[in-house]
Amino acid sequence: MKALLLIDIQNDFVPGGRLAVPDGDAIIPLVNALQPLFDLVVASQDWHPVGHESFASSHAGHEPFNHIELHGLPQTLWPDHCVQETTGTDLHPALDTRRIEAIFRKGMALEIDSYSAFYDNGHRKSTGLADYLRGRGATEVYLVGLAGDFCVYFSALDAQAEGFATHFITDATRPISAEGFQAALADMQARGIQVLESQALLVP
Ligand code: VGL
Ligand code: ZN
Repeated sequence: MKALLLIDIQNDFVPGGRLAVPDGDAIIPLVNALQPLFDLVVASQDWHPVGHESFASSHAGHEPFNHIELHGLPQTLWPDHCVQETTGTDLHPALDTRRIEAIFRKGMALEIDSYSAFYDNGHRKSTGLADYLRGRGATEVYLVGLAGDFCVYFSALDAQAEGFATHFITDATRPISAEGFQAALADMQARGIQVLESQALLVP
């Protein structure tokens, strides 16, 4: 059974948002067209408290996109984004939400970031998504959303590690960095994650 994971399709990750992914909103019509092809649709939502330690504003003397070590883990510092109960956290208004059966939130612990929808960046705490998917009978996971070189990529790695046949739909995502995205695609292919275009699904 095939599940589609909609990763972080939130206002702050599209142009005009606080951590805008270039052209991020361009994926939404395609994501909406893909949804009916799946047995199960699940979404994730980046959901940070005020003062989250992934924010550059939490570290005096640092700026967004600086790299630091945060409690033993490498951390890119971000502009404040997806702050709980702001409109930036909302799923994008053009996203068809009617088939989304569950939404998994992540990034709530102040001291650790969480790119993957399955685990925090230290793999310390699970969101429960893998057990949810197994409980629903999912064996295959397809990933779309934002950003392709961060949360979609790390979610794909964890999906595969959890034993799901994992597929990454390249034209239903956009990256923060083009170079980072090329490296992510190469890494996924090397690990046996299927990297495909939506056309392979939409035109049988
Ligand atoms: C994301 C950076 C920080 C993402 C979330 O959704 O890709 N990237 N928080
Ligand atoms: Zn975040």
